[in-house]
Amino acid sequence: MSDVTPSFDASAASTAYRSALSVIAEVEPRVADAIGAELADQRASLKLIASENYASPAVLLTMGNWLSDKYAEGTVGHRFYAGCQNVDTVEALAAEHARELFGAPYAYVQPHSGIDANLVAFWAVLAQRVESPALERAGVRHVNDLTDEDWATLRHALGDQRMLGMSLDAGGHLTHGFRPNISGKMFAQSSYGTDPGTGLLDYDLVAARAREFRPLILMAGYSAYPRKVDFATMREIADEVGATLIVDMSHFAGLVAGKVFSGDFDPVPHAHVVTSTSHKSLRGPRGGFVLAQPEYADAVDRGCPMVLGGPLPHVMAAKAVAFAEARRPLFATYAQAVVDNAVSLADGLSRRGARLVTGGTDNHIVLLDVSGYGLTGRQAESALLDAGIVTNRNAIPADPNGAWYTSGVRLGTPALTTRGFGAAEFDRTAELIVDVLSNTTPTATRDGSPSKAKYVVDGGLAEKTRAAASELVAAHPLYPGLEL
Ligand code: DSN
Repeated sequence: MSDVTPSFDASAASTAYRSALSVIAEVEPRVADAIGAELADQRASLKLIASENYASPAVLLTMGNWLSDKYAEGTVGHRFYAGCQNVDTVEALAAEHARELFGAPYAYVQPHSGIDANLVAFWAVLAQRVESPALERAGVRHVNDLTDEDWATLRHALGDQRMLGMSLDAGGHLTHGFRPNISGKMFAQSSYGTDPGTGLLDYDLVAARAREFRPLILMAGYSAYPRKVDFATMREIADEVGATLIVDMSHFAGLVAGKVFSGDFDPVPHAHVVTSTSHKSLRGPRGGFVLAQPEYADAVDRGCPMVLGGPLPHVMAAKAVAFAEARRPLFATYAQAVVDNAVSLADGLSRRGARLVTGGTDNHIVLLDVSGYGLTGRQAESALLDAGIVTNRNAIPADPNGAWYTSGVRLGTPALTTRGFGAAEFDRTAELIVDVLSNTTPTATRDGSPSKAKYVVDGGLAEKTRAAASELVAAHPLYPGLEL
């Protein structure tokens, strides 16, 4: 695909996909058509969604097979079903590659998603730090021996447990203790934000909040913060207040794997537990995983059946393939290019007058404040989509438009970097974005006030930009040589 992507045999992949689609079409042709249409759509647009990427044909093909049909609750070598020898092979390989890739003492690759990985981590911390004393007091040896009455006591105890995470409008994630998510119901939550002037994390303020709130869990990690986080300092804060540090690295796992984030910025040596998805900057299959220090390993291993259903063996196999890809030197080149490209995109936008939250980036995310164009994030997202530029709206710190309409648009470079985009292409992308946003205006509602959702793009500009975006992506084909 590019000089930062593993090569593949296009003729073999074409044959594989054509055959697969023809078998699918015999049963439900509309599904086969949708799969084909998705490839065409992804090939045609400028994909800037920060959490998306393009997995390799090897990763994708690993998921479409009979490993999917096997039940395998338990762990490698200790299953509740017979005949799991091949699942054992792929799960052990995925865990081994994850340990080697991240330099982690222990890896658990069963979580189906990022939220599942976080739930496994939360229960592991509770099991280590809350359940055991409570169980001892109740004279119970194992969580499976708890009576209904014991559970009622534990639920009451859990209600007193606290989690401190980054606030949503500063770029934190819903699963870090916020009300619409189970984490916000399991834990009493409080959050730390960013400095109102710079938009940057202020570690003194995080420490002050932690001293005041005394959390059981200090969460670090983000889905819309465009800067590095100093995990060594976060660990010092956690240690000072007796908290367990969990880092959710879902967004930047690829940058950790590619050693762009190292030393104080690598979460693995500093956190007690690290959670992640495998499909964002890491470029694997959709799924999650957990890395842990040895003292949390046994509790993490109980993820299934505590909070997870049966593992997905075909996805664990694809994780093994993706982690193996990420262990190659090429992946480090890719990870560095992701960050270099984000800097190029941020510079291109700033030079053209755009306002960026924190003024720039040092990861894969650029957070654009669109209020200067008189738009909400929702209008900007829609206008850009009309122009063939796929982004997502996102709240910015202290957002006056709330989490639905928002005042921001989040941009990310992992996907287009996989396609081979470099500084020149991202600068041109910045030009297209600014052109569209500068020429989009909200339409009036019936009472004459500006709509937060409706907008109009100046005549012909959306079509013109779509053509320019097509030209840009055509020079960097997605899955070159793959023909359906
Ligand atoms: N949906 C992911 C993202 O877009 O960042 C986070 O859950």
